[in-house]
Amino acid sequence: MRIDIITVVPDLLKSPFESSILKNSIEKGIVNIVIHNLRDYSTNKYKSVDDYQFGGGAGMVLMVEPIDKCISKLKSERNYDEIIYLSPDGEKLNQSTANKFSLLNNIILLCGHYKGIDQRVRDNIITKEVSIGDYVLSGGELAAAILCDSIIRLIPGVIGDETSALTDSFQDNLLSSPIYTRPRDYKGWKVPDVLISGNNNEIDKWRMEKAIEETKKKRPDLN
Ligand code: 6GU
Repeated sequence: MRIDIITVVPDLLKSPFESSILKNSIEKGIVNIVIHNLRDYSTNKYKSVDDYQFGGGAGMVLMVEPIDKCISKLKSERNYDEIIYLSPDGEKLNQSTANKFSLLNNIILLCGHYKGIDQRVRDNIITKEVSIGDYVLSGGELAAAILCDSIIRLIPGVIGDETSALTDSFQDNLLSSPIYTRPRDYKGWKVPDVLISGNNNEIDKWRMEKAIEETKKKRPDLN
């Protein structure tokens, strides 16, 4: 999978891809992340990419031309399945969307900044708008990193234990059951006996019951 990310703050997108699972997915050649600095597509000598709003109002707006130039160049090189604008008024990201995106080959992520982007980009270039929740971030970069993480970990070969991503919370609209590791007894805080019983049927049954119980208790909206 190839993910092109367009931003005015490329530095913000460095570290998420330099550690752990995302780093490994790139090193294994499963994912190719290409970050583009929108300023490189500026059409004026000041390298600016934003301007004041028509009609007045606070905040600068990313201009249509640099964005169009950058995306047109990318589209001339390969086909893209989706061109996604990260925005708090987009469709809220959930596990089902992440699953669908993880099946795509090439996507572009456009990060907004300042007040936002010229509406004509959204009307004519963008194919999907995604939000990561009902709160406002300073820009789309951190949201883009979160979207990438949620997608990439689902691609086969990225996570060592293939079943691991499939047993995550939310994969069947259930939260995970509680998990434990050594020691069995810490200060009298004990690991449930069933997990040490060696009886896999009982363990599976217990985990399912706990997952249902946790979901009802913490996220009754999920079912
Ligand atoms: Cl995708 N962008 C920004 N700027 N704020 C957000 C968001 C995205 N999702 C939630 N808040």
